[in-house]
Amino acid sequence: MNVIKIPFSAGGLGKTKGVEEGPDAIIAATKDFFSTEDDCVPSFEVSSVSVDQSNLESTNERIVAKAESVMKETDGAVFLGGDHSITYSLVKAFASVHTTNPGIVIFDAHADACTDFSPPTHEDLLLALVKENIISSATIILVGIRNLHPDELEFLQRHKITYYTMKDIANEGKEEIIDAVMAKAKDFGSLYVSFDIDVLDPAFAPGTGYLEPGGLSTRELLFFVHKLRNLSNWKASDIVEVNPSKDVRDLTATAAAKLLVELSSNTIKNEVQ
Ligand SMILES: [Mn+2]
Repeated sequence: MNVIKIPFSAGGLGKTKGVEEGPDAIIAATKDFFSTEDDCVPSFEVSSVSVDQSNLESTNERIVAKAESVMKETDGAVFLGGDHSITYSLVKAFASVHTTNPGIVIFDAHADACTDFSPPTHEDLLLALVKENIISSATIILVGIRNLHPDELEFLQRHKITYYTMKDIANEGKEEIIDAVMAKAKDFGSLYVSFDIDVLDPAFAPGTGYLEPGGLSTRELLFFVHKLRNLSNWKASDIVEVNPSKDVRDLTATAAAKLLVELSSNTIKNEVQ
């Protein structure tokens, strides 16, 4: 599986210093996983995007160029951040390569649709994707939300964006929620999935910028991932906001590595089909 490191932290408004170490920490933590949970041997071809921490715009251009070339060549690539602002450029590339009804599922505690910054940061990337018509609001699904700013709530409601909160997941059950997510996502022409590691509860992923209590367990996230892997339109993914400088015994990097390993099984399955 193609894994592309994007060691960028400058899209985090100064609050994400340390996430540039995330990609290497995640890759390093994969070495103790001998197999995926369905007995595939994980194998990664790692490359990276060179970033300029002082220049968000030129870095965004480089991310788009690299992501477009990777996505044209192969399905199943996973991009490792870095702060969540990289998803703006990654989805831009995704939508330019997969032009027919592209859709995204974002696992995140947050909606990232707050203040309108230019260029987009990790606090407003969803706002930018919708405002710039890169992705239709009808093909966006958020999962794991649990701390919406009133402006974000208004934004989600105004654009009729589908989102499932942690409370929805707890009350309705993860089976109900994943069925609803898949019923919608299966009709996307192509699917991109973004994992902000803060969708996990801080007990499972303490090494990230914003600790939001009441999140998913690692097992629950893997449940969602194993189900989603059945969607053949899933083209690419990212894992972002892992911050080794805030981590505890590499828990967060290891959880992200486990996620990466399970995603690699998806690629193997697609290649066999
Ligand atoms: Mn987040």
